[in-house]
Amino acid sequence: MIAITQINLSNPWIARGCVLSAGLLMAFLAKETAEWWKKKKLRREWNSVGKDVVILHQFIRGKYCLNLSPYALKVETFLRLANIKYVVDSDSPYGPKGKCPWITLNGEDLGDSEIIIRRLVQDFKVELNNHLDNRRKAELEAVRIMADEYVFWCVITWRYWLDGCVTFLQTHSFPTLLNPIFPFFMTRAIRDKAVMHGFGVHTPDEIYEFSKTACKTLSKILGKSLFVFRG
Ligand SMILES: N[C@@H](CCC(=O)N[C@@H](CS)C(=O)NCC(=O)O)C(=O)O
Repeated sequence: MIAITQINLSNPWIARGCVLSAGLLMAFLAKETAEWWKKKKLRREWNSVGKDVVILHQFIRGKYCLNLSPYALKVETFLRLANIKYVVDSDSPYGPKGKCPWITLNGEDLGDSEIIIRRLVQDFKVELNNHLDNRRKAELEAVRIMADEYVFWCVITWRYWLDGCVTFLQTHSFPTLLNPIFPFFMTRAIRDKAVMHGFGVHTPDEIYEFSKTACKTLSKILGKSLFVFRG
């Protein structure tokens, strides 16, 4: 209080500084309150979907495929195969681990596609792989790790960096206004992430070759089947 009364408001610069600070503080508080209300409203909606209905939080739909996030596509495909009821929310795509997708199930939030699927298998007693012996299950897990941890990097380095987001923007249903700005930020962000991961230190030609080999490998594993190791 003493400090406030000692501020010399007759100095125009101090007065302007005070007005600006108060304005910024009010804008910040307004933004925080709006976000808090939005979250509260969304949470109320999510709580009303009913017991054992999964809320799948993910990016908005692609134009030609359900979702351009491979992990979101993986979870949604699993939900369909396992006949689990779900609703989609695209307002809050980033979850408890700061990644997309995530789910809410009976009031609980879960992040990471693999953790989500393991939990759903357990809670809904899903038996999609029960026809496989232990060796086949282990091989399937190796294919999953290849897709999740390797092919993912092939896809995103090509999509956002080498291709400069061109194909991505043609296949995504983004507001057109974002089209010119998106590549500017995304190409750099993904290139930096890929370099930190290690995949991005390769030349574009090397990345392209690695990606082609990965696709051919997956294609040979699948053969003519739609599923790996169909029973
Ligand atoms: N291990 C996670 C990976 C999820 C992930 O990386 N999702 C991407 C979208 S495809 C994401 O949220 N990226 C935003 C970021 O990393 O900031 C999973 O399996 O769900």
